[in-house]
Amino acid sequence: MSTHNDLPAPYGPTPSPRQLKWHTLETYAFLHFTTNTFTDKEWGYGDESPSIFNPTQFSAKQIISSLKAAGLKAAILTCKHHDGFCLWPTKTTKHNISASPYRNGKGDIVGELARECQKQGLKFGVYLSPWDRNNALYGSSDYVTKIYREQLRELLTWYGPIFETWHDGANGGDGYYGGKRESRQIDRTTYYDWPTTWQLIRELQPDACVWSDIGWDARWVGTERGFAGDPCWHTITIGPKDGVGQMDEKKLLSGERNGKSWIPAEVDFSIRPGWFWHEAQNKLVKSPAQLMTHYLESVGRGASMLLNIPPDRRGLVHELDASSLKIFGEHLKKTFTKNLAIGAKVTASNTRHGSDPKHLLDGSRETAWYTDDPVLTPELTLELGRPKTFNIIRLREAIALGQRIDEAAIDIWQDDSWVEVAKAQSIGSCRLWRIPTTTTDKVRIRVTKAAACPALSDFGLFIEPPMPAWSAKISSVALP
Ligand code: FUL
Repeated sequence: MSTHNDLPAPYGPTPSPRQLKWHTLETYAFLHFTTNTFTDKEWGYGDESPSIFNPTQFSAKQIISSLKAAGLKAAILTCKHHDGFCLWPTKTTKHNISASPYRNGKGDIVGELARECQKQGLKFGVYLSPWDRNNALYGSSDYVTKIYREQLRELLTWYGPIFETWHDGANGGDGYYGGKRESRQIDRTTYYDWPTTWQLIRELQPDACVWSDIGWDARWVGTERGFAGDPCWHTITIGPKDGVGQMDEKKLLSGERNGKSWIPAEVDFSIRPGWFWHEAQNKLVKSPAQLMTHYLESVGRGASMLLNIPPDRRGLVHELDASSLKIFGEHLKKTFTKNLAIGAKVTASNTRHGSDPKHLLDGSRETAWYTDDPVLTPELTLELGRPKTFNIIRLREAIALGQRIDEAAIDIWQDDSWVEVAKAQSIGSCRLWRIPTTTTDKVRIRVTKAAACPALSDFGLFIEPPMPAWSAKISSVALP
């Protein structure tokens, strides 16, 4: 039985501790790098000679510093893409970095990047393509049990803490397959026996989030174009017909209100048109302004932003990508460093005993403000003390208690009345609204529909400065 000053009961599915940590990362990098970087391909056939893999200026330091400059909190490396070439000295196949000229066969790109991430305070994650166009065993159960799972075991035991493992649903058919050069089809629903593989991950790295179309911990957002749905619910129901590589993309994009599982969306997209580096795409690097829009349409809708930055043939983040990332990172910092709502006097139409609306402004996601159980549509007024000018608004739910709000709106006080400036359905871990620059001394948060008494942990008002000019034609930029 609940008493008056209890925390509200959780509503619906709630995030696990590992998911709660994952939600705080918000932006991290994908690194697509392998023999494709040298053959100018997106999908290698599997017959590439390891001798072509020779990034002569490879610098984990330069790569990770470039990510850090963008404020990215982690990196996920394509340890093995569909072509099967392993970027670490695996014992499972000879088709790996030891057979390349890189560091005279003594190299280990996974190890170098994992160590550099640790050094610079980023988390590290692994992408291991289930489809392997090089391996002779692909298509047999031995491939899954003796190759794929063993490769995972190496990655999850040799390189320190792993924050996320990435398992995609691409399974094309034709490939080299140990010299057979044929097409091999597998049954996506049964072949990989994903639950057994993911259980192995739980045993080896209990804190690692498992990513696939359907989770367990984070889901594909259903598009690679760099945005989440609006709304984008953290919950979704994975039905008996749902599986890796066979999901309804619209369902992934928006999730499902009152879905049975907490499986938040991750927005994967690339800073260039391709996932791998291609010289011809140097002019097509996304600008800091484009990255900012992607940020608002992914993180700002409660998803995480997985931004791919492919190292080039030298083994460096290209100067153009690095300069765009740096300007984007500086812009984010300038925008979000100062919360203009701090210091405001907050008055709530109802406050649960033991909680305090001040928690919205204390900079912590752990502390929250709640209403009494029956109060589903409260209002909060913030008196800012003097007129403040802002163009970004942020609201976060205390998601440890589930996604409780169905709809919320923000008003500003203007010419003696309230004017609605923002509205959304899903709030969840983060909702950002970019609005026309506005000046007011009073702001109101209205929860207009909720399934359980709201629990809010954060509110912010920010002024996004003009974005510095940037052009992909810049030809010489100092490397970080
Ligand atoms: C897909 C792959 O087929 C692409 O090459 C890329 O790695 C993307 C992130 O995932 O499944």
